[in-house]
Amino acid sequence: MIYVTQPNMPPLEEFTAYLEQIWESKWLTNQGPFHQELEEKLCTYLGVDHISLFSNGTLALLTALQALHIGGEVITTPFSFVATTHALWWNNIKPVFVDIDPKTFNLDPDRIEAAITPQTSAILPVHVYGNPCANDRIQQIADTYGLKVIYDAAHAFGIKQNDVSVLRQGDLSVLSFHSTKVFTTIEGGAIVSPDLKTKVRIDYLKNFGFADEVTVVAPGINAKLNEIQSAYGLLQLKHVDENIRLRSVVDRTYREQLTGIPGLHVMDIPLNVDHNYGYFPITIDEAAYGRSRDQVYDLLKEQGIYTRRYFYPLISEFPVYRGLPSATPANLPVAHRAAQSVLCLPIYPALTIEDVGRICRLLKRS
Ligand code: T4K
Repeated sequence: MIYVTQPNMPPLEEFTAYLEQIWESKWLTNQGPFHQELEEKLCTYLGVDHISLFSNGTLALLTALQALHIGGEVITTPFSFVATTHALWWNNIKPVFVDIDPKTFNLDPDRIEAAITPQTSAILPVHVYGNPCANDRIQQIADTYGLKVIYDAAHAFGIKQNDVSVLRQGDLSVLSFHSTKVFTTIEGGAIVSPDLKTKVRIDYLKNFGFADEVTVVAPGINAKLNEIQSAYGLLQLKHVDENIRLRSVVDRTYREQLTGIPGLHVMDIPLNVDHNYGYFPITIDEAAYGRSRDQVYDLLKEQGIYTRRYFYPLISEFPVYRGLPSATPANLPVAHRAAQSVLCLPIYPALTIEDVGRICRLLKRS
């Protein structure tokens, strides 16, 4: 069986060494020593100033919106994992869907202004598959209209553009460390803040709003990452560069072998971007390829190769969001085309070049 992704399991004995320390100290959660160490090491690794760990990316998104007092309407993309929009819903915010760019599948900056109303308070773009959003344009619009920008950077671990982390863009960036991600704490996530004041507030919010033993400054939530998962993160961090290198070999092999197939398009990696190779999306043009994307999905599945149609269905198609005025297919033609044609092929550190070759042969033949 070949899955779309598989976490790289670090050597068990290395994890045992961390567990022994936790057993000894009996410190299991609530910003313990491994939690603090992981925050520091992630800041250094990612090239950011302040990071707050979370128990998952969804709670980090919910909290980022709380931290900046976002309300009313928020402009976002329908082409993402459903958690992006759910975070708005849980904050009683109305999502306003805007179509995506046909090249990057990220929020199309040319369409944002038309969706702004007096109720708009923020923009929530997603760096889909780790490809950076058009930050300069988005920030310019946000500055003009006095809006906040919160990036859903769930896929953007370690991504740099012109040698600078994309996590420094906007007002806040939110990461996911789920086990399907390039860097994982099993379940987990983080918010990257630009200054200490914001990080401190976010740290209160993820701990019920406690500022000290007797002071609650806000109706916070419990979204803390525990010591065992923090230790797992420290261990993952030691191996992450090698894991990204192994992923890059898989990426290169696909690109070499999948060129020149009519109707099969490999998504480009933008120039000047240090990538993490978290996903390998292709698109299938049924007329030119001779099979639909779903037929290719089924064909590979029959061979024990489990690809994923990230992101199908579009978030705007789920019953809870379908009734929104911005969710109409006529408003989102590019996103609809993308959701119908995209297929994410398996990519992970332990995927062998032989298996990549087999997948490519099946795609050439099908
Ligand atoms: N924003 C964006 C843009 C996101 O993509 C996500 C999460 C979030 C926000 C929310 O962050 P978190 O709250 O999750 O931290 C997965 C993940 O559950 C989800 O985290 C991720 N995005 C999304 C894109 O993918 P599924 O339903 O596709 O996962 P699942 O369980 O089908 O796993 C996919 C494959 O991975 C499996 O076929 C086998 C392999 N796998 C999976 C797990 C869980 C393993 O080998 N080991 C494992 O432990 O959602």
